[in-house]
Amino acid sequence: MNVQLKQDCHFKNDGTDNFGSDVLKGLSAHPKKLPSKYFYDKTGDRLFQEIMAMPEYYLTNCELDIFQNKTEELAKAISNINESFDLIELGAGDAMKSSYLLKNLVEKGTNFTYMPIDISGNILSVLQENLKKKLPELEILPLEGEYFDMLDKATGISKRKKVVLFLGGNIGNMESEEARHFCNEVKRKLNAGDLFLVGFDLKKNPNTILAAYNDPAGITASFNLNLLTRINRELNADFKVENFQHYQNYDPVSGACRSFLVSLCDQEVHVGKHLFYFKKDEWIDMEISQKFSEQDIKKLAGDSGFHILVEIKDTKNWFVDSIWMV
Ligand code: AVI
Repeated sequence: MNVQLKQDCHFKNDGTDNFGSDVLKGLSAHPKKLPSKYFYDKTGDRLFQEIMAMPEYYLTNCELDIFQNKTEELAKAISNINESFDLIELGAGDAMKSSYLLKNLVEKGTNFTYMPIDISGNILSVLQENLKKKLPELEILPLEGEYFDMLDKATGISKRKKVVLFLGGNIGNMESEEARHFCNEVKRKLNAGDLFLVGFDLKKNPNTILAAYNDPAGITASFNLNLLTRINRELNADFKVENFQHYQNYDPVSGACRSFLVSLCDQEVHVGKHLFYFKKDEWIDMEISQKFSEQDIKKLAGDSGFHILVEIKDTKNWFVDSIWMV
């Protein structure tokens, strides 16, 4: 697997997937819904890579700006020269952003172990090899598996302070209840004084947000439609992809940026032995990319048992890495 392609989307495959039953359940719901975590097959990985390279898609560059240019602030917030700790990254991928922080900590002689968690052992071996070359003094302990199982493993390995990273704005791809549950689960694995650093895409000019998800080249549309192709291939289905149209919308009040696929005609679709009817203009709810205000972040932190320690924003103030303490 190409490690580059994994950057920023690795949380999707958390090892608890049940593609067939999730698709059947989603298509039986009203309105119909498909889980966006299944966007990332080989083609989906490539399309997401193309999305990140689009001039309209600002998220990746904003968080990279924080890790490249506010490295010292990040390092100060998470570490203390007298205290050793474990730095755990959920869905580390190629650690493109976090490697700036790792370099800073290693150069200062900080006593820490980097524990990247990923579902793909292949990704982790390539990452370990690359980091060994770039930062030979870095202590690295890769953990292959599902996030919460691996967090349990990490807490079993050492009783040191834990700092958990969850980057990329991936928290936005969860519905609000799911996000609360996720943060709560992280909190349950941690102890008083441990830290959780979460990347949030902030509410901003609605046109800027909509443009990032409604590109004129249609890459985001292909990214959504590719899930139908994947269902055809893997679940013996017969979606006619040309009979569906991508629709994106952003609600500045709630901060929900949602994508849909709209049926262009009355049609029937088989998924294995199951038959689904689509009326003309009926939509499938595909993905949420939630945008947050500072209040929203404070509420999520509080509701899941954390308090905010420091917030570090990019130069445009479009994205924040919010550092929470148990
Ligand atoms: C992976 N995730 C943070 C992306 C986002 O911005 O919600 C996925 C994406 N969907 C369409 N464009 C990008």
